Amino acid sequence: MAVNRKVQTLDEFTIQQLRDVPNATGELSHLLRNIGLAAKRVNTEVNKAGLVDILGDVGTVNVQGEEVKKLDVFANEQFTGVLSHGIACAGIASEELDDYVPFDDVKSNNSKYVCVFDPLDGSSNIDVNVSIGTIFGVYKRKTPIGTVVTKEDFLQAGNKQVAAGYIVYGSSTMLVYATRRGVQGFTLDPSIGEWTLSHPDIKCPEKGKIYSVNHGNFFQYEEKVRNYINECQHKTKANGGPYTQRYIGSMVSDVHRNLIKGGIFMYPGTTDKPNGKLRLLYECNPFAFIMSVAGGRATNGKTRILDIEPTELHQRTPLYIGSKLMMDELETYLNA
Ligand code: AHM
Ligand code: MG
Repeated sequence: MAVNRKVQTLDEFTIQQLRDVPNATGELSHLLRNIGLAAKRVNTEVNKAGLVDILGDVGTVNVQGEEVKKLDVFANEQFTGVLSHGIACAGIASEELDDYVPFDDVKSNNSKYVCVFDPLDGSSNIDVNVSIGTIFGVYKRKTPIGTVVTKEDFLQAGNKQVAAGYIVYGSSTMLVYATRRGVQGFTLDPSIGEWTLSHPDIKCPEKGKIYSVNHGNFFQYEEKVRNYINECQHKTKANGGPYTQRYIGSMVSDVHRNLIKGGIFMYPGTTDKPNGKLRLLYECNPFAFIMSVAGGRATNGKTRILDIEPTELHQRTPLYIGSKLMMDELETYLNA
């Protein structure tokens, strides 16, 4: 079968972009390539998830003599391993790990970037064949090149990200990443194992009809949030409605859909968890960056997500993210 040369691969695209940036070192392209590689490996395992009972239970040794690992542990090892062997990443922080990991060797210490990621988000959906994803953010380190990275390299506000992205393991597998220059979406062509540019220069529609929130928590949300949800439910044609409620429970899939179609995604604080559930570094900042480059916005209800100065690697924050005009409308309720 002839390969369709009309489509650009991830490597071709990033090399072409490099040509437009004088003095670029290619380190970021290298890092994205490594993330794409780890994601392909994770994708293969995700596709086999339904076979886990046949291939062996978690913690046992399978017929190939390999230990069967939980998928989120496997994904974490893939991203950490690939990035530590590359030449562009000086260390990582992962939702799966208590602390950040410096890659203490000469080539890593000479790298200028650090990476934060949630290796497999939406893990409660793995067993039931529902889309899950990986989320990542990339920062320029603050400590001098040539030294071992420290915690301050990871505790940076989201507006310092140089790139962020996600992979959605869905009906097809997509890698979407943003730099300040734009948001690009690549679909994995399984027949050739290449990420191919399928969604160039993604822009989030200014307005959409989808709102995404866990309604089960409704009575735990503060009144202003409940009032906005009521507004979403009562929209008529005359005032831009009716809205549709969509909530998968996999943030990557929920926000990806809303990014493409227009919509708003909310994970507010609850009486039990005033800061909500989602993590600032691994989940909210990368999506806030992507959404803002695509023309949308993200807030915790008071402050722009990207302006929050993190104090802890695993800190949580309420999140409201989506189409610009829907965010404006939400804020009239939150500021009431
Ligand atoms: P996880 O990191 O444990 O997978 O949890 C994060 C996920 C998000 O993908 C999703 O938006 C949210 O949890 C759903 O939570 P809930 O079931 O409370 O609505
Ligand atoms: Mg997560």
